[in-house]
Amino acid sequence: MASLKDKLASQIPGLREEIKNVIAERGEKVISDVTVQQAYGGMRGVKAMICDTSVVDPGKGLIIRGIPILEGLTEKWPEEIFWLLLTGKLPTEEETKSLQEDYAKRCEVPGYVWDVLRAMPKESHPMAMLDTGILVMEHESQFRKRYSEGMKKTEYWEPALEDSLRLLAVLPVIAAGVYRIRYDKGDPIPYDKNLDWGANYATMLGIDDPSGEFKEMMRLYLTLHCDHEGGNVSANTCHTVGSALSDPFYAVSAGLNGLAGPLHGLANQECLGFVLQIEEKFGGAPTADQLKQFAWDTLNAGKVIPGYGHAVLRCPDPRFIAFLEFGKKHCADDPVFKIVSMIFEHIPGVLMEHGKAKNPQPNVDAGSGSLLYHYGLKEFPYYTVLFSVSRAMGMCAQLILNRALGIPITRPKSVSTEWIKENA
Ligand code: CMX
Repeated sequence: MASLKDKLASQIPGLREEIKNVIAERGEKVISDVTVQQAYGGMRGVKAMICDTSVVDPGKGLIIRGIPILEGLTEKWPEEIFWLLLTGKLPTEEETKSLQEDYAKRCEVPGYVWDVLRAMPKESHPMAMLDTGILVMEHESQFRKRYSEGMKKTEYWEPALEDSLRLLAVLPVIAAGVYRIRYDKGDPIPYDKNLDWGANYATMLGIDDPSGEFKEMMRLYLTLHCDHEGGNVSANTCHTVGSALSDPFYAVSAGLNGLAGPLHGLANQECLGFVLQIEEKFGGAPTADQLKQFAWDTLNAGKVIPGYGHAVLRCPDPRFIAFLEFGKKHCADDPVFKIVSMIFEHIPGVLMEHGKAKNPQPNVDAGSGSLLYHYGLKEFPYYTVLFSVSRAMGMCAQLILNRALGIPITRPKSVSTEWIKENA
């Protein structure tokens, strides 16, 4: 049975050749200019890095290896998506099985992880717990060990893959354990080697799921959040930290620390808070006028509408649409889900009239919380942890490819305001 490692080993020489030729033939071509505004403005729109795992098209959203997310990928399991991110091809049934076996072999979480997490202050944020859980396992890194033994550059990708498989195998276990420890749900539940990755995570959370719908939703959730090209805060941070040859435990936990910011992954906890505030204020679903007024009050108070707007997208996020479709199929009458649908109907108009957000449409975070809430996962500070388990796939895939292709240390040039005044 072909493993992911075998598959990559067969592809990497060709990829190296391709990049070498691209640089030889087009190395001097200009692909982006940078204005003063962009230099002060978070480098928005500057094309200055490469990411082959996925592309975010402003008008179409997430495209993974050439396949738009709504064109068949929402029915795939997350492990199939990880294979696709890394190799550019969807796996066969056998290949999916071999990846599941790779995870099953590496899923044991050492006892000291639980000891450390239990010793953290009771009010710790679940994201701080998740990132700590990853970092305390860093001493296991094969990458760091092999590097200190003097491994060759061409071999970097192998221990990067090994560390990534270890990380992806334990991540849902640690993440579910964080939930159970942080919210007094009982001891962590072990990984079931007979279940797929998404169903395992759902099961280890300990949420009652007689219909199997929560498992189905988790697979979708983990698939939809897997990657969003290379420039977003978490991917870019992981890329930069990894470029210093810090191992995947360091690089992924650094990326996830970025995901914990309210303008990035933490927005999903804020979104549900926003929806519940509306439900509480109006004792259920508001009228359209009440909702619009609530949005104006939020904006006039100088706050953002969570779950709306995006740095790259200029359309409703197809990942939001996928969640909306799932909700319509499985919980159309849920009062919180109904408010999410109403917000989608009325808030883009308010944001357009407000005139600031370049994209008045929902992003992925606008809908996911209402589904989690519906299935009984009600502790919304936990939601970014779910996002993290999924996004680690994209971060690991990018990192492994970067080590395989010998991408060097990130080091853009900064300039001072004085320099701008004299030269721009
Ligand atoms: N509500 C109110 N104002 C908004 C807004 C929103 N949802 N989205 C953007 N704006 C405002 C910005 O704050 C900015 O205002 P200032 O000029 O006063 O600074 C202005 O519109 C222009 O911003 P933009 O260029 O459209 O958006 P950015 O690329 O700067 O930021 C994002 C993108 C996502 C941070 C922003 O839209 C936002 O804060 N949205 C709400 C939070 C959110 O949903 N984040 C999750 C994003 C998904 C993810 O990365 O995980």
